[in-house]
Parts: sequence; structure tokens; C-alpha cells
Amino acid sequence: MNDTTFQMTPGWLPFHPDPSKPRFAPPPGAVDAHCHVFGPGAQFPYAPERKYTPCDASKEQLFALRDHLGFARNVIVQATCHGSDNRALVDALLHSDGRARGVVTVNRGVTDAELRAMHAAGVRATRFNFLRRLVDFTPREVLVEIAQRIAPLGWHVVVYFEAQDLPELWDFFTTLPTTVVVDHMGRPDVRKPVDGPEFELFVKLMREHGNVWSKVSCPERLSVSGPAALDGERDPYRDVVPFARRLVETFPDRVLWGTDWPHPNLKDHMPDDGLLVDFIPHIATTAALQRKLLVDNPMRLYWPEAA
Ligand code: 0GY
Repeated sequence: MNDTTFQMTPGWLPFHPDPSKPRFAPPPGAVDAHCHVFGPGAQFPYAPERKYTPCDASKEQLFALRDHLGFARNVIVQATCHGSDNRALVDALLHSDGRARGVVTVNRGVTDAELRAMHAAGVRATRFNFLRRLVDFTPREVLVEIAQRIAPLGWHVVVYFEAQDLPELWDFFTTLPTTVVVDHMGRPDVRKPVDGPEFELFVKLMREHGNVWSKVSCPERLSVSGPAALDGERDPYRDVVPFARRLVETFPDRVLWGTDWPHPNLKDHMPDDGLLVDFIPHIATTAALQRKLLVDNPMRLYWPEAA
């Protein structure tokens, strides 16, 4: 595709135009460890093989949101709409004054020189996406080959999958040679019990494999009850709280949090990013847990030289 004008997929919502100021003040140095930049398409075209076309969401808009929400740093994650063309992400890293690190998507053709250049720009991980609505299937041996290529750089692997696919993916995940970071708690079905077999399997993965971390992110995607705040209290996405809180309290040193701005692929509800920040004190209920979640853990993983 050579055109540089893109129409957002019909029905897809743009990001919130005017997020509220959170009541919760993140600790100094807090990291938004899962967010994206999209295009702008005229400068960084979307991938021909993409399954959706997002709205443009520039690095300037991302950095303005970071400041508005009271965060200090970003981890920018390659989304599938840009395929394995990481130019928009790398450009954002290079313009972040060292305040952003990145998670790219690469294919097996990537050269060592390209990997080194991405590392110099601030990339620290590669992402494997297993959601069939987002990507075509990549054979496991190709992913293993990529993991072996990036491991010597000290990078880790970020994985995105849905809870019902964990049994099938278990052996692959547990043989990866790096730290493995799971997006959005492995997407549990929050209508099921937090101590039921499905989420127990995810907890078991983290308990038995000390190299597995989880992002306690995306309540807006997982929630059935929705954002409703109770009696003016900013207590949103209540049905997701038990799941995220269990992980934060069981594995306080291996959890990360992120906004997921600009929230691709949402059709029914676009979150207020300020309200998402006010989800944090409900899942990390002490200052010590909040500091680990928002500062110590992401710094250890993405800025180890400064942690
Ligand atoms: C997310 C979630 C989604 C999209 C992607 O790479 C992507 O396109 O991850 C989703 O649609 O659930 O983390 O951004």
C-alpha cells in the first residue's frame, strides 16, 4: 500500500480528547509501561498486512499525556497496525530525551545491525502476539529463533494472548530463554472466579516460573461492569480489581502497569485515562506496592542502569 492517507476502521473509537486529572498521584519517577504511538500515517504509514487502521496518535500527544497524568517515563509497545516496521516507535524513543524505552516486533529477516541500532535507540524487548484477530500465525520455530537472537542483547519477550489459549502456549512460554512479560494479565475472563481454574493456571505460570512477569493493565478491555464510579468515588472497573490485586500482592516484584493509550480496537467504550490512573490504588493498596509497580519494577526491567 503506497497511499499515506488512512481512514480509521469504521466503528473504532478515537482516544479520549480531554482526560481528567487523576486523584491518585503516582510516585515520582512513575513509568507508564504499556502505551503506543500510531503514525502519524502520513509520516509513518500503517502496515499493509494490518487488521485495523487506528487513529493517528503521535509521540507529542503521548508525551503530553504522560505529563498530564503525572508520569515520568513511557515504555512504548509496537502494535500490530505497524507490523514489523518500527520506525514510528524508534522515532518516538529518539525524541524522548531518554524518557522512553521500546518493545518492537521483528521478523526473522532482521539483521544484527538493525537490532543493535534499535538497542541504541532504547529498545529492550520484542513482542509476540497470539491474538488471531490481530495477527496471522507465525510458526513457533521462527519465534524461538527470534528469541535466541534478541536474548544476547539482554532483551526480553513480551507476549499477548487470551486466557483460553494458555494451556496450548504453556510449553512454548516456559522454554523461552528470556524474561517473559505478559500483556494484560493474559486476558482473563473476569466473569469467572478469581480463584477458578482459568486464572489459577495463570497464577501457576507466574509462581512456577520466576522469569514471568505480568502487566496488570487494560481493565477497560477486560471489564464487564465498565468504568462506573460509585457515589462519586473514583473506583472504576471494579470487576477487574480482584484479578489485578491478586497479582500485585502475590508477585509484587514482577508486575507492571500501563495505560494502553491510545487504546486501539475499542468500539464500545473509550476510557478516560485519568480514571485509569485512579484504578491503581485499588489494585496496589499501599505506597510500597505502588512504588514497586510504577517505579522499581519497570526501572529494573527497562532502565537497569538507573534503577
Ligand atoms: C493492546 C491491545 C490490543 C492491540 C494490540 O498490537 C495491537 O494491535 O496489542 C487489542 O486490540 O487488544 O495492548 O494494544
